[in-house]
Amino acid sequence: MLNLVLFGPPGAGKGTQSQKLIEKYGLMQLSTGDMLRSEIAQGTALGLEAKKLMDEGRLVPDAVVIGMISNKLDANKDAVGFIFDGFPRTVAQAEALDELLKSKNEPIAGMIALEVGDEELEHRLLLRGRDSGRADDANPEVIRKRIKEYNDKTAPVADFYKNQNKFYSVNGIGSKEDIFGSVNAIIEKL
Ligand code: B4P
Repeated sequence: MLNLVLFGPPGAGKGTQSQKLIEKYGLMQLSTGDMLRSEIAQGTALGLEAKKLMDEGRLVPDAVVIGMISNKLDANKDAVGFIFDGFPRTVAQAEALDELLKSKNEPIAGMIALEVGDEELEHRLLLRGRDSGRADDANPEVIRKRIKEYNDKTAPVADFYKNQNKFYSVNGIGSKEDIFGSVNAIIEKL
């Protein structure tokens, strides 16, 4: 089994690179962002609560996303491995993930961090907002708030994996294929 964390600020390319990893390795993507958007689309109570926070560029409470991940792990016991995309986003989430995987004896093999500067992130998200209509991508103020949340609450998660010698950094600027080449080179060494 191969369990990976794909890490990086909003718009760094996590979702994009996850798709390529699914195609190449048959890993199962667990994207908390996609799960939350699905709850919103279904109009559930959880979705309604999440929408308010996401539209403001804020993180959804840890207990909510940890619960969603725990359910997915239980429901997919036969998966060949998981790509955690957009999770963990806080140190508390990283600690909870370690506990969940400990009980399965399948720890995280590595965290791959996509490095992209703030200006490029803003540019990419505004472009996607124009094409997809995603509310949290449409407004420059919300995008800046998401980047700030990332710097305040999510960036420290990198140290959590650095301390376990599981941290790998990749330049997230360039063609999607070239970036996948760098991601792949790391995975082949894991
Ligand atoms: P996510 O859905 O995880 O949103 P994201 O970080 O914006 O997505 P991603 O980084 O995957 O985007 P991608 O680069 O693929 O989260 C949304 C919200 O949900 C959060 O703000 C938060 O409120 C909530 N949430 C989610 N998980 C949570 C958690 N664990 N805890 C608490 N709250 C949580 O794509 C960006 C764009 O760039 C695309 O248009 C893509 O085509 C483009 N792109 C990708 N690679 C490129 C490249 N190399 N060059 C040029 N463009 C590129």
